Amino acid sequence: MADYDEEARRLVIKLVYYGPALSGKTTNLMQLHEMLGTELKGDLMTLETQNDRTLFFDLLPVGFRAPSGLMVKFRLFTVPGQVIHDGTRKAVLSRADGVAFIADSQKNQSLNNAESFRNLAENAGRVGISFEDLPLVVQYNKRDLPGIVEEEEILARWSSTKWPVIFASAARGEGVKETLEALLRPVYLSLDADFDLETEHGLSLEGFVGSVLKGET
Ligand SMILES: Nc1nc2c(ncn2[C@@H]2O[C@H](COP(=O)(O)OP(=O)(O)OP(=O)(O)O)[C@@H](O)[C@H]2O)c(=O)[nH]1
Ligand SMILES: [Mg+2]
Repeated sequence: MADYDEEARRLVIKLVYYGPALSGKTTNLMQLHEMLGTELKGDLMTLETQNDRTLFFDLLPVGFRAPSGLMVKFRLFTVPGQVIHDGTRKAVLSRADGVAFIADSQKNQSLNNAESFRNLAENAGRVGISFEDLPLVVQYNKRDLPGIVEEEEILARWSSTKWPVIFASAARGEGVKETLEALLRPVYLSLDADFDLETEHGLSLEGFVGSVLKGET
């Protein structure tokens, strides 16, 4: 649930990049740090890594001011994918306003993807998030590698769900902004319902998405 401080005229939105170990969650945030030209953009904080493995989490803060003057701040987090760090994953997921699930497209990672997605649903329940209502997008990363599951098969697998599926090569910066955009849309809709972004703050869906995804100038 976003943190709305009426006095400070500030809305803080938490987005979480979730998924199995080494699927490319940190890489997504590193690319966004390079690509985004959002009005406010902080440093990418990468905490406690060991051989590329996130031990705690990464955090990228971005933000912009709405026409009403409301400061809209985002905190983009990654969870550590390794199975042992479940306590940290749960803590990072707590109060999330939206989740980008980063799956690894390689065939031999299918089981890890499935287990991590189950873990996401389970942890959402544990921290009091209604998984049904949670804005969620699924990214299939590492499309540049050989031995990947075909697009048609992936789309068929997710077709019965309401979640958008985005294909990406995060290491090349492909599909990274598209994934964030696909997540920002349902996030806006749920926040607008709670905080009247459009009527109270002059902030439309396109204004919201465009202000975050503005290119580097
Ligand atoms: N070939 C290829 N490699 C990628 C891609 N995205 C990420 N990688 C590589 O995969 C490895 C793991 O990426 P990370 O972003 O650290 O993965 P993570 O999901 O944060 O991993 P944990 O922190 O352990 O959960 C790194 O060596 C990346 O360079 C991609 O699109 N293609
Ligand atoms: Mg990581």
